[in-house]
Amino acid sequence: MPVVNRKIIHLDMDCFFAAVEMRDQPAWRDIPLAVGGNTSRGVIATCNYPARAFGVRSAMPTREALKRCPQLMIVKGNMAKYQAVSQQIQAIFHRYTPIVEPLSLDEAYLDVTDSPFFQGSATLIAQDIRQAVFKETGLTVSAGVAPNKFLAKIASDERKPDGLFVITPAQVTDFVKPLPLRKIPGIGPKAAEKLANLGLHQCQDIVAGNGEISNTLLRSLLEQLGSQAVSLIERCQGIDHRTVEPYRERKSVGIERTLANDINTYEEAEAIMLSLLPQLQQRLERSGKSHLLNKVAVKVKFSDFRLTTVETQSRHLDCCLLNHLLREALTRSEKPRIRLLGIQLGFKQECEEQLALPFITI
Ligand code: TTP
Ligand code: MG
Repeated sequence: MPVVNRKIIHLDMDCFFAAVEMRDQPAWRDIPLAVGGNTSRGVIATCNYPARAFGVRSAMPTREALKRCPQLMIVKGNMAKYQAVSQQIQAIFHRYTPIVEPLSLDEAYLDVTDSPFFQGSATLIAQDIRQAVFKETGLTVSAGVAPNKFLAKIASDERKPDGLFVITPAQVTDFVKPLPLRKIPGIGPKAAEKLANLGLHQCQDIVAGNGEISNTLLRSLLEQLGSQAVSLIERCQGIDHRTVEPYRERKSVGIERTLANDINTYEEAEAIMLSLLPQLQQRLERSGKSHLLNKVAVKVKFSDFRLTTVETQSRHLDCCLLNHLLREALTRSEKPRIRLLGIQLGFKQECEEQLALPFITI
């Protein structure tokens, strides 16, 4: 059974891509700015708040955005930079709890129910995270604190930008009653329209004061929304049992090749192993963790299916080291006939890189 009073924080960076560009180019700070394609067929990824005042929105065709705001400055954006900032904020979140579920580059749920910080005050933890993010990245993040995921997500939007909004367990019922149904994550425009056609606009239109729902309404909801009706009713009662699912950090990347025909000379094995390197390099770069590399291993499977791995601590991937490991692996068989070769790279944990959290109690 879920814990009764959980403490969930939802964090969401404010106009993320645009905010990074404004930070790095102060001249853009106060003018309407969008990140996206600036050709006639382009689409806006996001825009800053001055641009939003003109009605510019994410996913809007650039042509439409320029109609609404002719002076709109549109920049192409730099995904590598956004990914780097994303890693920075995720590392900050992990200082407070290991239970962090990233939803996208700029958004995450944290379960701080058992956090020892700030005497367990999720509000103070959220405030401290917001300050740390601003101090270390120069960017603002909005936070929502609530007893469950969907309310925390809605809460983080309530005081955007640069805001914090808290829904305590005692406030849940009153908060939910007038909540527009389209604000519930998962209720898109189509579902909202179906509900509106049934005369349903707010949570209190679905559940009565006692939190119950009539059989007739239940039947119509099931008819219109199928199984989604069940979670909708729960949300209207302020209920969401979903747990925060921490992202399991990738601890290694590797590559291996099973050979069409067994080989038996060191030279052949070396050539094959080195041919795997470019693809492995690519995987290493894509993992975004090359700075955390701390282990290199060579794996060999012999024709009798015996598997051996030779590994060593190393912060670099280089041919000499690999050759050395391969030689060592081949000494483990008297007459080596090889059917599979692989290279494995291990990473140290991101948190080993992090500083300890300044521990303050108020
Ligand atoms: P969001 O968090 O949805 O938006 P945002 O951070 O720009 O603004 P807000 O202050 O309302 O949170 O998305 C995060 C980033 O994801 C956003 O900066 C750009 C990118 N994105 C797209 O590329 N396309 C889209 O349609 C959306 C919604 C976001
Ligand atoms: Mg955001």
